[in-house]
Amino acid sequence: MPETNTPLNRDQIEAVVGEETAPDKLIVDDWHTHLLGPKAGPELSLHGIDQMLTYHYVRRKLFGAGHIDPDTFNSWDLEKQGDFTWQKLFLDAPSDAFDEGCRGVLVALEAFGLDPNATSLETARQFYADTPAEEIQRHCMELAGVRRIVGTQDVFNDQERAYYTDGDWDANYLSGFRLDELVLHYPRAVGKLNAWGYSVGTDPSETSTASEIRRFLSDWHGKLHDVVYGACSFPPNCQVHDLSTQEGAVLHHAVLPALRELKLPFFMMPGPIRQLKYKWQDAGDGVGLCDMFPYQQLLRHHSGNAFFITPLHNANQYDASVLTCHNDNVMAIGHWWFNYHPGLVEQDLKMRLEMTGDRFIAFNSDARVLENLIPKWRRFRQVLAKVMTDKYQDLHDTGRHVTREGIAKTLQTLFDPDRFNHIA
Ligand code: RAT
Ligand code: ZN
Repeated sequence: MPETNTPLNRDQIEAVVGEETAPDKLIVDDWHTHLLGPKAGPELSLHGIDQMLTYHYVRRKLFGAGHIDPDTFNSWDLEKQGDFTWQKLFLDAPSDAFDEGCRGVLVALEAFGLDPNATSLETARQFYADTPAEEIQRHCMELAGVRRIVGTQDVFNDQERAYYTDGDWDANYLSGFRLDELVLHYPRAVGKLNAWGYSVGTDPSETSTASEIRRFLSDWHGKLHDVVYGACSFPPNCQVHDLSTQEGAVLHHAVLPALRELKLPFFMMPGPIRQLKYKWQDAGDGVGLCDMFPYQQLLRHHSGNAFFITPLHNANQYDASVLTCHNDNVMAIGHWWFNYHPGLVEQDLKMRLEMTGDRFIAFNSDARVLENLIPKWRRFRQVLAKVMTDKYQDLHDTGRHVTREGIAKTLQTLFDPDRFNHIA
């Protein structure tokens, strides 16, 4: 067995990187998903062939091609939706499954030994009926190389709140405390906050209101399981730094001080334009380019807070990396949704390495259905292996020693979120 710190030859690098990026070697935490474990029950913990086929990446293709009117589709039960989607997008095959949404379904089917060319969903449904959800979950996490999963905990969501307080929680799930409703829809949130015993007014900059919002955040931090950050997505033109806006005021007076006190980072997702096609539901959101100035200001004004940033628009990836060069309280993270395409991911991964070294979290899946973990992480690992091989060969050419130990350490670092000294 060769020493792990023996310098590698140039032509050994590809194989070593391939081994070190494999899911049985590089086991990671998935830092942003919409998943809940099987203990949450089938309504909240999504898995199975019909959930995969109705994932919004796939529905977007179905509606976009004009195969069905969304109202009609939405009125059907899940199995009917699954059958229709399989028929239109996979059997009639008007276009091949080059898109990551449809391709992801095929990859997951194949991973479970199911036939990606099946003429009906009968066998797949039987497989799911016979296989316990825990077993599906174990397999998905193992194939993806994922140890722990961070979810999206929106306590304003009436379908989910009860589970967060009283539900039986799966140990390998952590909470991402989602704050869109509080930050972006504060006037709407006021009613619920008051009904829950927090005496807030409509002006979040008012001292007693801000303190009540902070009390709400701290109480829910106590109720939710293992909160690892507070999170919010922002529409493209959001002035997060501007205290005269409602969003800016909620952030400045309540959210950021509370997160700082709780020693939690703030996870920012600039870019989505919600409900461009409202009948398409979550498949109908769009994306817009953001001005990064407000984010730059926010980081500077809250230098004691730690931030993650993951812009949705691909052209904002560069700006996000530049932000991390000048501010030690922010890291870029992941690729999601419209920004999760192998070509874009490859380009961004290179750019991040070249500009920031290792100051970013390389990937998170944004999975909504357990099986999404398999295609998304598998795809990312392919890109990672390719880019890291290239980078290490390039480094080798400078005369610098490249070792297996060094490669493994860097890869671990790229998935380690605990690199902020601000929240120590
Ligand atoms: O990819 C998605 O699931 C989107 O619909 C959004 O929910 C997004 O991931 C988000 O977290 O805002
Ligand atoms: Zn998400």
